[in-house]
Amino acid sequence: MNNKGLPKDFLWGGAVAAHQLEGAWQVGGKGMSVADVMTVGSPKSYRKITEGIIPGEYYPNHEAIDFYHYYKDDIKLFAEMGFKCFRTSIAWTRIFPKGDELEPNEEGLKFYDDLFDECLKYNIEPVVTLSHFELPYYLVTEYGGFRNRKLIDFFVRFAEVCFDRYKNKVKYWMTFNEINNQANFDEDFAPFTNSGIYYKEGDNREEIMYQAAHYELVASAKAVQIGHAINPDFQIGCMIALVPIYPETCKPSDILMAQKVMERKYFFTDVHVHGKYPNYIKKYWQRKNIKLDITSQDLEELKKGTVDYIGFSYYMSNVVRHNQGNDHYDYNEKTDLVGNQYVKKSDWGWQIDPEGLRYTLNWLTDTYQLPLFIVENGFGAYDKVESDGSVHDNYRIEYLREHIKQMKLAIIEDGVDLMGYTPWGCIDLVSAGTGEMEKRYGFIYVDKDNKGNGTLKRSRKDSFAWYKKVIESNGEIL
Ligand code: P53
Repeated sequence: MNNKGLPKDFLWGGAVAAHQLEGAWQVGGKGMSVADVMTVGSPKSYRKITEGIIPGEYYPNHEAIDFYHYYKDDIKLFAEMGFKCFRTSIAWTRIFPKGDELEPNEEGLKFYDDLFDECLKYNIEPVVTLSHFELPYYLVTEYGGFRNRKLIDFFVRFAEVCFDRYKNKVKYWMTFNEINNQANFDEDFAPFTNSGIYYKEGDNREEIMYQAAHYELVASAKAVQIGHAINPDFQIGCMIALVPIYPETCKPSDILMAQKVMERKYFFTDVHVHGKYPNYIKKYWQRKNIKLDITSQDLEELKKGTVDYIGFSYYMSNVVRHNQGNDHYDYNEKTDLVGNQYVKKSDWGWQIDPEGLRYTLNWLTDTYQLPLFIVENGFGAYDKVESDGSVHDNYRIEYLREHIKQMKLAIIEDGVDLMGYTPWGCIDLVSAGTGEMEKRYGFIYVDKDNKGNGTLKRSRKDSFAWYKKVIESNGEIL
């Protein structure tokens, strides 16, 4: 086993999602997606989800950074940094504008042909997410989003068209981005972005969430089977938002509480990897009287469609405490989540914990024994442009450096099988959570603010040259 540096073929790169950078929301036959009806929020508040487009509201994803028209320039900059791979998503609404069509939209397919060709020209391997918070809005209004079993077929058709069309251009795939965000069903953001679900008064939110997740897990498993049949070389992964949960103290009830919260948030991974529901979640549904539409055929599909690797995002860790009276160790984020005095926070309140990444890589390996891929990691921060146009983002370099150090330890000391590392938002883009442009992650600055003003001009931040060296030295020079 390798005990010196990183593997020679390690996939260094960067990650984005179509809706957060492409813009051109009505160009090339594209339909409206869930991202197109979300306004801009702030560090403390999620974005508003409106019913259709309301005149006078600002929808930052409509133009985003207009990657749709700038992609050749942007990929050239990625190549200059030495990217080995580039993670993006295929906007579902470019391929199936409404979502329930039988035939795909050729102009949309053509766009991604050109985009992938442009990557391959520089030997940049595309890494593609099929569903990254981009559900066709028509599937929400006409079908109720993933409340509806019909969505399985719509997704599978979309996946099959993409697999078939790009079978010689794309090898690395993921099905549903951060499928487990919706475990947090008390708020409105994750159910809408994950599953196209608006909750109504009186809805049993939790039951609806598990149902939607089930349909997505079945859809994912069917897609995996189809993908492998189209090209046996495909590597098809799941994608999980990994926020490790620590106990507040070594009190046994705190330890057990942390374990139960991990189960609640990560059972999705068990289904993707093992092809079946773990007992703890079945027991939980029984106790909560949660009744789901799960057929024996579904269970067969889950078994046959297990993933090849686990893709995950890592930004932060969280801490929980067990409160008295919570006899079943049920999780309520509002009362059970506590701060961590040992780590600092970003301006958006995300707890910065590089060692947590090593912990996470080890936990995933111990639990699932599959190759891993860090497909998001990064530091959302305010940047200041100096009078000469430079951006001195040493705080971002610091964040990434500390995380890469821990990643290397996990590989070199712990023997974790890691395919690659793609920091989030390698070029500034629209924040998923808040819709802000000024929550920046990029190595490349984009001149645009939270209200939509700016020239869209691209420029290199200090982190650009730094990351270029990191890749060149395969992680030796940090
Ligand atoms: P933003 C919450 C917690 C962790 C990751 O997030 C999350 C979210 C949702 O906001 O999302 C992922 O833009 C997601 C990306 C997103 C990125 O993390 O809110 O996969 O689409 O942009 C960063 O700062």
